[in-house]
Amino acid sequence: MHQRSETLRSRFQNIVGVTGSSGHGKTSLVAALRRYGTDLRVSGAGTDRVCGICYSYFRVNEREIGLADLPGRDPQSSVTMTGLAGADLALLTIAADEGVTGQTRSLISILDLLELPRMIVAISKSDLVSDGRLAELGREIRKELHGTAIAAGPIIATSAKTGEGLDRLTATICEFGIGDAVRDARLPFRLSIDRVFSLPGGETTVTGRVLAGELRKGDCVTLSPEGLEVGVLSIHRNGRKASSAQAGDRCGLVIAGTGVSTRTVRRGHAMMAAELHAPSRRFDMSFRPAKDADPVPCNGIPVKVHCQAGEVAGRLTRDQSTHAGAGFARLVLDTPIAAFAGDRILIRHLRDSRLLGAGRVLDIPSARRRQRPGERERRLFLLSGLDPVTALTAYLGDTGGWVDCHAWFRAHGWGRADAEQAVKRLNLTVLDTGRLQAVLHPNDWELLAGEILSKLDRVHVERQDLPGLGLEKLRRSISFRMPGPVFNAAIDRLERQGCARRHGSWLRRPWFRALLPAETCAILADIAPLMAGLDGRLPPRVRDLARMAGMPVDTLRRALRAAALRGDVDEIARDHFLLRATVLHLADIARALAAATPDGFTVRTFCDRTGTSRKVAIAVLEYLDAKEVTRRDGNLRRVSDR
Ligand SMILES: Nc1nc2c(ncn2[C@@H]2O[C@H](COP(=O)(O)OP(=O)(O)OP(=O)(O)O)[C@@H](O)[C@H]2O)c(=O)[nH]1
Ligand SMILES: [Mg+2]
Repeated sequence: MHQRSETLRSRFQNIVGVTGSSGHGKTSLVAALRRYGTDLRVSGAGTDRVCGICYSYFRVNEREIGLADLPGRDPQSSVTMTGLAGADLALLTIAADEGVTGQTRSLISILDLLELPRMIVAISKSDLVSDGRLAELGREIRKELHGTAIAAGPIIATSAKTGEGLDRLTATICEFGIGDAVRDARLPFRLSIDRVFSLPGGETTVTGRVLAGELRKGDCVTLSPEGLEVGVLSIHRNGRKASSAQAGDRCGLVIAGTGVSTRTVRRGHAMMAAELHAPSRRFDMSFRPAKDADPVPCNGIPVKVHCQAGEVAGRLTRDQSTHAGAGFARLVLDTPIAAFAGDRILIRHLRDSRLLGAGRVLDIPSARRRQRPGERERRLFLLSGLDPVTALTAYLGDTGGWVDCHAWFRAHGWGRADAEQAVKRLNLTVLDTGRLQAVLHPNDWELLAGEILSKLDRVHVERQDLPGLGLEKLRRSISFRMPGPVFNAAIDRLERQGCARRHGSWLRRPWFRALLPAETCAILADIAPLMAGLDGRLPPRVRDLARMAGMPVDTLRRALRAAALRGDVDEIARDHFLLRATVLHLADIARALAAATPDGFTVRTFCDRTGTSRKVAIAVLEYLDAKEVTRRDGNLRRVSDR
């Protein structure tokens, strides 16, 4: 799915969200723009509709422009949010005869909060008033915009009736490049769904904007948050069949898959490359309160959340502290959504829908991982100002901790391959647990390894009777906090480097042998000839061994367990001990058999080769499986891949 295409920039669609008070001439302006000028050509069927939003497309100066004509009735509705979430720039229409209305003010506060990178104000119906009134209205609008994020937007007087200002308006729209709603075309595919319907034949069809990557007809992608696998049967772009759609395109897709229907797929859902599918209920976001809104309390308040085309309920907890002027908040939603870092989020109060504030997703925290005080703020501060690669280096450098690299980059819409490449370029140390890849700064790895090894060295000097350090106790005592699987991966790395060796639940230096009490040594010396095996056969279980040696079973078992902790013998099955040298010899035989029979060898072959009974051979092979020397595959055994 991760495909690179160099030919995309020039054909990116610019989507313009046309909004404004009811009756302020939006639809007329859109119609005029589509007709206006010789360079303007309507392409394809021209329009599609999403819950009252009418999209129309045209091509001008080699650029494809989509106009989203938003209904003016209720500027606070989720329809307006849907239209603006998928837009690169907003076109706010204010009728010259009516001027700024209450609805216009609501829209200005929404646009201010959404921080759409670009906005144009079109004074519509300019033919209805004098030039003097137009100039005065221009000043009034500037005053209204003062202090907002969109204060610098151009104000253009237009008339759909006379065509005044339309050339300047078209040129200004074309000047503006693609907005930040759309990411890199080279990232894995992602699309936000804003409409779902079924065709007369019953096929499920969705429309939406490709936010990143590229989709081809026949591709298989994941529907998030449901996790359904869907196949793309056909792609429509601008009302025409197409073989692919790229980042920035609005398109219609006919999809199919098990469980896929107009009941399971909904507005606000997303389609994405399978590797990106990890919906979450928890998000950390930047937060800016709405102008003139009451202060948002710091305890969780019930909110309505608009993200992309979706709307969900949840709770917002604003951070008490602000870090260098940036405010943060934690969002916990009632149902998971597939949002990514950078996605705009608009927050309203759940009860009365009053606008509370907005921001962007910065991080998708793991529910399982607890962070130290201050760690989260640092992470959010870095993520709010830097790209994910730079932020990762800075974060690891600052906190001296570790990060799940796939989750970190996936939150930004990056795939596994790109994440791994970035980690390689940064030369970070990777601890791979199979489920996650923990990355840390190489200096921190040195510190961690040093701490573990010096603890081992100390215990070997102070407690020579102990087989080393208990792994769980060690994990809890080191200053570097890690969950079990990451710690295990760290120990694996130390073992691979030959600095430490595991023994059951103990860790020791490879050269260390614990001192055994004198009486244990005496018992082991007594049974040494029996342990070496009689007539080439393996030694029996503890009970028989004790009978043969004439000693109590419990005493012998205790002595053998102590020897096992030291690594002299292995307990291959309950109460069945073999010398380590014998186990190594049997492992060599298994490897040789596997090498001679590439399809795998049977228990029978192993019995014949070692002269053991079937029961003992099975116990030995199961022990070797557990130690990952061999791998069982039905009735056959091969050499383990690990
Ligand atoms: N004189 C004049 N009238 C206009 C102009 N543009 C729109 N109108 C009139 O204004 C009225 C409303 O125009 P629409 O384009 O439907 O307005 P709208 O903003 O789309 O309305 P809603 O979708 O209901 O919010 C219509 O009667 C238009 O004829 C213009 O440039 N000059
Ligand atoms: Mg209209």
